[in-house]
Amino acid sequence: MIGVGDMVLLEPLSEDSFLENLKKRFDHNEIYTYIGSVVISVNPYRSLPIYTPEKVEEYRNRNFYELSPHIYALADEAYRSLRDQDKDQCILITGESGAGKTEASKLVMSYVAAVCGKGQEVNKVKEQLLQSNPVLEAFGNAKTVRNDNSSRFGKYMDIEFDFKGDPLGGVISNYLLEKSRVVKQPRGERNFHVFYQLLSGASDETLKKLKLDRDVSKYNYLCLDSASVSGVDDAANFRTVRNAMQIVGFMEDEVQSVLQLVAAVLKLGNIEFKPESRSNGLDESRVKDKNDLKEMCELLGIEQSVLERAFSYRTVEAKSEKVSTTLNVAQAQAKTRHKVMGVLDIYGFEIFEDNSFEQFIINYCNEKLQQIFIELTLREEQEEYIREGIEWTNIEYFNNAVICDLMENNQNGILAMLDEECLRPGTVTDETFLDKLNTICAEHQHFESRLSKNSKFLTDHSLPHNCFRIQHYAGKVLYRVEGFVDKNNDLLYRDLSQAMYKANHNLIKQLFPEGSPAKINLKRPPTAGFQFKASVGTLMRNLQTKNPNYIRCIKPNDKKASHIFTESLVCHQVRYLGLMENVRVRRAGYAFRQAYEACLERYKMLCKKTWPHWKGPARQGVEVLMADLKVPPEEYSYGRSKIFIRNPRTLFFLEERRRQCLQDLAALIQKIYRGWK
Ligand code: AOV
Ligand code: MG
Repeated sequence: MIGVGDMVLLEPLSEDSFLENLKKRFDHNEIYTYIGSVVISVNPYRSLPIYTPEKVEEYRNRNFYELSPHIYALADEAYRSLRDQDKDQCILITGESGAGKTEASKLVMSYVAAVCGKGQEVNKVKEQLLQSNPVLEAFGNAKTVRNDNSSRFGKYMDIEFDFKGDPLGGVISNYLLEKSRVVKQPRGERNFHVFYQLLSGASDETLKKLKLDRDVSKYNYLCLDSASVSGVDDAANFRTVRNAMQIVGFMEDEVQSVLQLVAAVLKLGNIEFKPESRSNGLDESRVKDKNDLKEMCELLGIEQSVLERAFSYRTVEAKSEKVSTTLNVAQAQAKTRHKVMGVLDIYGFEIFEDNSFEQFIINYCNEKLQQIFIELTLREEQEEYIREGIEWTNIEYFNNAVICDLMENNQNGILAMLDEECLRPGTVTDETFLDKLNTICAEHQHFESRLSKNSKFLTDHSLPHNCFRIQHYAGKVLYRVEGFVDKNNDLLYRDLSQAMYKANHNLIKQLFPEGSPAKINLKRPPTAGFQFKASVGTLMRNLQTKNPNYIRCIKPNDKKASHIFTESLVCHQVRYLGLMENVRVRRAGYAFRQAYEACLERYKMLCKKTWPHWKGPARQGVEVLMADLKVPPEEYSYGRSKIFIRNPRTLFFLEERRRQCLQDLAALIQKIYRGWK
């Protein structure tokens, strides 16, 4: 074992020893380390030979602590508790952008797929679950400065299993896609992968049908300075995505519809407008060059005059509706209760130079997840102590509930203020919104702005005038208010949705249901922020009903490079993820605990009275064992089903004795064997 596999056993425990241990293990390709049952994963930024079918076999049906730390051990534990103990599970993966969350979620899914039931039908379900990833990533991931394959949406997948533990199907929920990326990307970043994949991977014939040119530079929506990403083969990925769409269940004509839509978006980006004076003296916008418009209309089966009219009355960005993909298999409708494993992979905490509404939403989601981690870890630990009848010592933990409250409080949280502005009659601008924040949030300890009107403190005149700053659990983020109101409103002018609804194209029609004449009197839809808050709330409640399994991802450097471990960067993450506190909670009083049966099984060879068979109850066997080994009684406590060991040294002592014993045994066997020959 390189270093210490479980941080709980680190001796002495300090931030330095914690970091040193992580680094040592990382340098030896040991990217996984435990804190009790939590898995820490440090992104290696290169493929390691640790995900082979042989590895899967190695970890299958083994106890968590038996082998060196691995994400497979967590996946195995979660799957077995689900199958054998009928406990719904959820896998919570956190960490900042580029830390390895999405890769981790795929590793968990592929492990579970590899070990759960077999058979034609079951295999088909597994394939569909796994192949949903390339499809979702094509449309929802993009290159950012932090990550070449950054998730721009949150994803939660419930995988349903029958009583035998065979997968039945899955349900995927998506959370707020960063759709503004379609029309504009920050410098050095790309649009969603699918656009580049289509242009470089589709056949000449397909492109001709879609009226597209292979040349990326022909499209306004595809930025030029970073059209290709090193190490990424867009053309090959296009074939993967096409194939995956088929496996997931898209019919060929549906695939064509989707591609037509992608092509139409590119055309839309090229349409330019010019002002035209009207007889009443007002300017009206007119489409400059009509060829792109014509081709777009042909692709979507819309009458050109209808769309042109809609454009001329108001010029707006194209905004699509939220699409949620549901992958449902026929058997998933069966009546019996299903066991569920939920896998959560969201966009990681982000600090860019320029942070807008999207970052605010992403970081809010991360705050909530951090909160659930804190709550559940503390609660779980306390509950175990109570269950086992062991006295609990309280541990100080930084609780980010205050920051969540600043963002989401129904009366005076930032999201509520934003909604209030958006719904208020009169002139509403990003500045009036900021004014409101300055008046209302000014006294909050995690809020900073230039002009805190009510407050004599936390006013920072070095801040730009159109910004506010939040002290998040993971660092300070400066948000620029420009676009907040518009993005939260998320309104699409009715003439446009109506024009789209008139398209002779099934997919488009479905995407703009509000354009239907039957819905003409609908009230305005809830704001983007409101919807997000509500769906995150539902998600958090859902997660709390399940047994949590945590993967905490760490990004070792800012260069997307292998072999580099930047200590200051890792240290920052270790701090804000609360990993030291996590270890302390686990060690509060007792560093290590093990069920009597498992403990007896592992150490019974150390005592003549318990070896080879102990006939009585396991607890009594352990008592005999501890007494025989002369472990000082203050070093351990007997819980109801487990022994609690105070100091890691005691465990090392037991392990060392066991190793000696095995060595002696091996030598003995060898001697006998030689004697035989
Ligand atoms: P993220 O999901 O946490 O970021 P990813 O899972 O996309 O991060 O990981 C970023 C990149 O790191 C991947 O594309 C891989 O190249 C590499 N990587 C991550 N984990 C591993 C691993 N176990 N083995 C090898 N390479 C790995 V974000 O979605 O931006 O929040 O929003
Ligand atoms: Mg991701």
